[in-house]
Amino acid sequence: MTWFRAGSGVAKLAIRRTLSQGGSYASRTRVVPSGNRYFHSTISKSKAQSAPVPRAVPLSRLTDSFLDGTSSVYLEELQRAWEADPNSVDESWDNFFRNFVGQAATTPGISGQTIQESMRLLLLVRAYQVYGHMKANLDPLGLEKREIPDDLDPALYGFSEADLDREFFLGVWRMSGFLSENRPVQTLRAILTRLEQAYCGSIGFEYMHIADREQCNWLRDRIETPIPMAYNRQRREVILDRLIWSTQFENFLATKWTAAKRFGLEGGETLIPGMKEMFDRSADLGVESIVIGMSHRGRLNVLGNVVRKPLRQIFNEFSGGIKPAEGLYTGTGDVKYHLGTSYDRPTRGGKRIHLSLVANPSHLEAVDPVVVGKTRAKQYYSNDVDRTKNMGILIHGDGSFAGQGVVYETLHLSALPNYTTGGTIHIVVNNQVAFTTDPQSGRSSQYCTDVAKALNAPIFHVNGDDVEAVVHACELAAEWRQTFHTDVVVDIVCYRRFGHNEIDEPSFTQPKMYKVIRNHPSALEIYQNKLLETGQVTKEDIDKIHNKVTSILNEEFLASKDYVPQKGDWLSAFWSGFKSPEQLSRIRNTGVKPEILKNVGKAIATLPENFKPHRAVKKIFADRLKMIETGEGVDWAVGEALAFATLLVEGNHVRLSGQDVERGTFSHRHSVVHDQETGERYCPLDHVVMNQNEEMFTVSNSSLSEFGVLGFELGYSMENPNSLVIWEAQFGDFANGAQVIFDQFLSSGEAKWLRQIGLVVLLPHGYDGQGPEHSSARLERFLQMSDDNPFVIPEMEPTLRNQIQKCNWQVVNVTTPANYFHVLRRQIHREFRKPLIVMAPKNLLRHKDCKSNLSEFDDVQGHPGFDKQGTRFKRLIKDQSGHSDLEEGIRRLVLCSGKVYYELDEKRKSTESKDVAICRVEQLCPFPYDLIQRELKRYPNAEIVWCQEEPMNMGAYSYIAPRLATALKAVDRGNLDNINYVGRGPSAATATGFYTVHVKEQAELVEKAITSDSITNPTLA
Ligand SMILES: Cc1ncc(C[n+]2csc(CCOP(=O)(O)OP(=O)(O)O)c2C)c(N)n1
Ligand SMILES: [Mg+2]
Repeated sequence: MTWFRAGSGVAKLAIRRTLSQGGSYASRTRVVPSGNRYFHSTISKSKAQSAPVPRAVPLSRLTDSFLDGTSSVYLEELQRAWEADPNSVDESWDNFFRNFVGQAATTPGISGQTIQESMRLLLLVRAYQVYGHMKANLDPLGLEKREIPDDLDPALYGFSEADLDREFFLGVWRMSGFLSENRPVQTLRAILTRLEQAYCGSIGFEYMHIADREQCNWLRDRIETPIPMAYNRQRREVILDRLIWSTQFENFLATKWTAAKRFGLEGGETLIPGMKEMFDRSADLGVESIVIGMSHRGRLNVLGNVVRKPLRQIFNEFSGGIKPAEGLYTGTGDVKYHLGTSYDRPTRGGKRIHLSLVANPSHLEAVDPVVVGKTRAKQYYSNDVDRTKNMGILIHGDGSFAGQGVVYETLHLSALPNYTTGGTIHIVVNNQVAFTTDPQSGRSSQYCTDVAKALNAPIFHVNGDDVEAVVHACELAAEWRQTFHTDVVVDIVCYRRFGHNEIDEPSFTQPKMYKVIRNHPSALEIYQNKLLETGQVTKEDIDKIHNKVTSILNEEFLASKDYVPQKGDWLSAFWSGFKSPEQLSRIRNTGVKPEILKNVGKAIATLPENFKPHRAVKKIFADRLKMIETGEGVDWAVGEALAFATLLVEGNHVRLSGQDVERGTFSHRHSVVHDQETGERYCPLDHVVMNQNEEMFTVSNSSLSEFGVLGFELGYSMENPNSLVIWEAQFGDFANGAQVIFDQFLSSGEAKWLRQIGLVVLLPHGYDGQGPEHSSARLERFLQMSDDNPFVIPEMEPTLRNQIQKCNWQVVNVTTPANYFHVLRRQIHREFRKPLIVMAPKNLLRHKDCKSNLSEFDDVQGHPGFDKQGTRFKRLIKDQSGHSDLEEGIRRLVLCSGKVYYELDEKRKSTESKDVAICRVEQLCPFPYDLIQRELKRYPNAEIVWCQEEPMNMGAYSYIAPRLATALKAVDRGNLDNINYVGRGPSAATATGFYTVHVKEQAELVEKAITSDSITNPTLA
């Protein structure tokens, strides 16, 4: 193999040089199919004359420029060595000399074949394997102007038409496919015919970029096998039936709802038979569950015909829109082409396969990582260790596949050990237009699928008018995925018969294309004619299927009128028993028995005996053990590890992913320790339960992606509620690279799609003078997206409270390790799930005062944290000065959130400002009205200050102000005018880049909050 590659490179260059001297032959035109199809019309003429006439030439007298001096000497030497001892040369050369040189003179068929011809022939074969797709008949409209590379022109290799019926010896190869067959002698015509059939028909195969030889051979075998797509009559009827369903579905919707937007599949109807055959094949090969992600195009068709959402339900939604079900929580709902569903579907092979189509927003491709994450979680929960039972399928548009960065981010997760799903199948519905934009304006690459080449994924481009080719490519993709467990792409080149949607006029912008489309027969018409021509199917057979489909569609339409929406199906599978926002959920304690804390505490603080960690890490672990043993000074990392460990002990799955999370960006976590001599890794949290499954606790550094990885973890968290899934941003501000996931999925997913999500997001936040980009996690944005009404205090009585259930998510800024422990555990110890956004600390990770005692983690009555309800997360931490229920002497109540508390407390101590109380609002959203009111009552004479370190237009201020005012009003303590602001002034950037300015600002705001006599309320200023 090596010699061939090197040799071919040299040879190719030499050929180019030789032939280019023969004058210009650069004009490239498509091959005229009739007559001689191999030679480019303009090249064959001019080069037929200039090409060297092949003659038998002994190696020693080779003068052809194809072989430079060095090469011919090399060959001669090889030949001499082989003559002396055939075993002294590589086996391939042995074959070569044995079969060719040794017998050439005596074999009559291969008259006069020269060495250079042999080599050129191989180059030609190789060129077809590499570039054949560029000559394939892919565009149903025939509009695409593609340059056929010279490499596919036999004339480039010195062959002329006169050579077509000469027989050539191809050799015996260890390569698979065409060259491996036991037919070493073939005419050039036969060779070219085979190459054209294999590589230039309705499927263009791109696979030679794949480095793995076994994979290439596997594909080559399948591609070069003659007539691989011969379907028998029975299969053809199934394919026809499926194509009729696909086509009629759109026609039916078009006639019944002429003006409704449905983003029809017309022009790409072969997607449906393709997908169905792909699923059937996958099921045959062991797949039991498929998670599907797709955007608008053809979604309803896929929902109805592939996933089998009841047609009556689809039609009902068309007739009146989706109606909220009486008496049930229905959220805001979403447009019909965004909704997901799931179904158990029988397959052609008699198996059943579970299909789930994930709900998605309008944002193209945003669902990709979500699907992959969900698939991975399914694999975990079904113990699918070789990843062959659960598979993800993504359907893309040509414009979005090439244009959206999240496509690449998702592809790039595919081989990462903690993110792989054993291969996603990608199907591109390539209708050669994106809304009004032509591919020339929409991408820089030749194909819309080129992004997948970075992965070594095979790409099958297929003419969407040839349904059998589509089916074949889809089946091949399924086989590939189950064999090699990596991604694969099927690019269905089709067209869009109408506008972007049904009320859009496409001729404004693509007049020529649409002129052609108007007269272009549908894929169904083409297939019907083909089948009629073969005589395998009669007109009556076809009519029968049409009539059956029409009558079912009509029946379903009639039934749709009385269709009553079913109860939201969000309680399915693992989620059964979980409460909707309307149902009251029990609040549970999150404290843990002291002996469990001690036991798991030791496990997470101990390294194996012979393990040699870094010196500093050794000390960290020694300190951790001390914290557990003494029960004092538990720091942030240990608090977190205790939360993970106790959840694991309780049987939950814990997964933490993000950039550099294993060590922790701020070097505090050290959840994976590296032996400094052997490089071996040890993860203490993998050893808290007997015989713990390695994946039960997963901590994983991710690729450098926010959108992709957060989307993945979101999808992962959706599968099973008994898992604590966490994504941590490197710094909180980087989370805005994943904004679509926050806006479209996390904050609004439950309202739109009735799917609960328990994902936790850790966003390091806090002003330490690190400049505009590393200070703020943009707390204000998360708060602004919170849907609790600022002017209404909900029911706060503990036994009736469902404030959190009714809110879209929780936003916290926690200040003690114990409270962090409880907020993480609370995620699991409740009967519903809500996303949790944590403004995570940076300098508190090592702050001398940011410590908790182990007694704050336990469930022992009388221990700190244990109140009449037990030990729980504290939504608000009251002043720690031992104040009684009524403190009339306090002149100021400072409310704050996050690490600024420690600075305020320090200042209060140093200035002995005993008349100031400081309360920490640990949970900002939903707002703890009950606890705020309790504190307002405790300090009846105190002026109210909201202190934050963020600029006024950022941080929590604008969220807090109206809610605090509502609370003030409710206890008759004033209104908005009574909320005094202390913090930075409004600013465009989140923070100053000048460290000295930061220090000054920080000192000023802390001083002002604690010691100033009076503070001007901004609303009064
Ligand atoms: C992220 C994003 N940007 C822009 C849009 C608006 N938009 C909706 S469909 C579309 C064209 C999509 O083209 P393509 O991916 O080729 O799919 P097609 O509609 O042709 O099937 C655009 C730009 C969107 N939905 N999402
Ligand atoms: Mg398109």
